[in-house]
Amino acid sequence: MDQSKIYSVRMRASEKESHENGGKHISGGELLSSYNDLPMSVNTLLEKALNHSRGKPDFFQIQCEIVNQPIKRVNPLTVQTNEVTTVKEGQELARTLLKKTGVSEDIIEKAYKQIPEYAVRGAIIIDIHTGERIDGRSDKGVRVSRMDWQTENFEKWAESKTVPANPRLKEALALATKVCHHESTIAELCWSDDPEYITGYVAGKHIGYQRITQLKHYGDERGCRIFFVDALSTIDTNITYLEEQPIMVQWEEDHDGR
Ligand code: PML
Ligand code: MG
Repeated sequence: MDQSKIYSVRMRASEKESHENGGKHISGGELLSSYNDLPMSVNTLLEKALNHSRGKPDFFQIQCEIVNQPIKRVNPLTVQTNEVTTVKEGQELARTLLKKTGVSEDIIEKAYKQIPEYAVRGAIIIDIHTGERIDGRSDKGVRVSRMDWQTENFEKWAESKTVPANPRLKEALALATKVCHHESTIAELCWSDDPEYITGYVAGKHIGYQRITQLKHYGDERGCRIFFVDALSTIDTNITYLEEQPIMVQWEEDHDGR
């Protein structure tokens, strides 16, 4: 990619009204693009907006903006897929993995109790000491932006790890890699709001990206994305990092964790 001019390309799509006017969130997307690739990049996000199992959008927006900060290259988190046979088993495993990252049992339970209240389209941030939500972004949540993974490098990585080279995994792993790269992130817990996609994950610096094949039932449109963090005092700089620091995931075989 030509490093001289890089654009952040973002899409959001909703039903009935725009998000800010109370419309139902359909989908969102993020990528980093060279100037020459902009037509292709915009089209990738256009296709995503128009074809989603949450519905057809009545409103969508694709925004391109030049990125002026240098792009940081980061190796992807290591990946493991945990096959489970029920949602209950999947959710128990998610709690066990969160405990492994250092979040206490009480805080995990407190976070889980709050999940039904969160009708947010972005992520929420929880302080691991109090279990309180600290992002202050109400129903918008935090939108992690300005990250990508070049398809060619992702496909090489996927082949070497014998995992499916699907764009959803690419996007989710790029996001989790960016989130976990920040010093105050302890863990991420996520499952999709796509009713046809039930695999989710728990991610952390030491456990890597742990996919869990069932974290919700088919047909359920409720998604979840929680970042557990250990630094209430630096929450503003953490949110700025999540929204603004450009990160390109790049797999370097020589620096691979396994
Ligand atoms: C999403 O689609 O919003 C999140 C997908 C999470 C799981 C991706 C995977 O590892 O298969
Ligand atoms: Mg989605």
